[in-house]
Amino acid sequence: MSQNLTLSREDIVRLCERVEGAQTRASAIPKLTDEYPAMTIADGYAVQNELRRRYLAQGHRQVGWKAGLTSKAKMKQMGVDVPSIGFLTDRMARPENAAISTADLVHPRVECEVAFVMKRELRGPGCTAADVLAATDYVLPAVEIIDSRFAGFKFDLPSVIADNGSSARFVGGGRARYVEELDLRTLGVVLEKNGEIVAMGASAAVLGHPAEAIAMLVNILAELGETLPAGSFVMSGGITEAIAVKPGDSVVARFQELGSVSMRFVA
Ligand code: 0L1
Ligand code: MG
Repeated sequence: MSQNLTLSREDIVRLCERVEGAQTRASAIPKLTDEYPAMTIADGYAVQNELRRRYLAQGHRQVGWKAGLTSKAKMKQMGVDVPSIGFLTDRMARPENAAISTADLVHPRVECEVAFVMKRELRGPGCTAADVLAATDYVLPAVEIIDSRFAGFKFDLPSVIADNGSSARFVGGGRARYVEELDLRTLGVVLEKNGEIVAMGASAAVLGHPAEAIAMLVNILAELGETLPAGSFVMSGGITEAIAVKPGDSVVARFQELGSVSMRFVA
């Protein structure tokens, strides 16, 4: 991807500091392309990579990756047409049934995802869904709490990639299963907020099969000079559109075959 870089090293560091400030202070900023309209997807990943480097230098531990914008519903909701990836760290993880503070988030939304835990390293290019399934230890249900740092959710793909794909928090839970025991294409999911069904879908919404999203992620990692290590926790992308949450809300995501994942939100 380096051939499509338009940002200088100084610009990358400057934009990274802007995104890091917005993430750590939970303060909204204008999308980065307002100032850098020529910004490319490669520029977005350069800023994201600098953000990852900084967080790791500060002692955050990377636990895996996420594929984002992998369903038609999500792409339509956010007005983009290509999926993206982001990194996940230990600081973003919350236990099942946790009370999740919104004080350190800008405008959180929740989405239901199938998460994969890898038993073997995967490397692209050319990674396929079959490669992903063969390298998967088990899958489990997860809820991602995304939080775009861009004011009014107004952004484009380079900006959202620089903001680490809006990654903020995630909760894994339910029942871990081996992939051979399931048809991962046809899993139904129902998302409830305060006891009301607010979204539902089937896992095929994620690029036809969630393993396709992981293969796409591995192939993007290859373009970035990275592999997917064994032991990684990888989220395959929201099955439905994302639903806004606020203090006082409780959320339950019920997955066919995989059990449920619950959490509540507090100020
Ligand atoms: O996880 C994702 O699908 C990434 C979403 C990025 C855009 C947003 O904030 O909704
Ligand atoms: Mg997501």
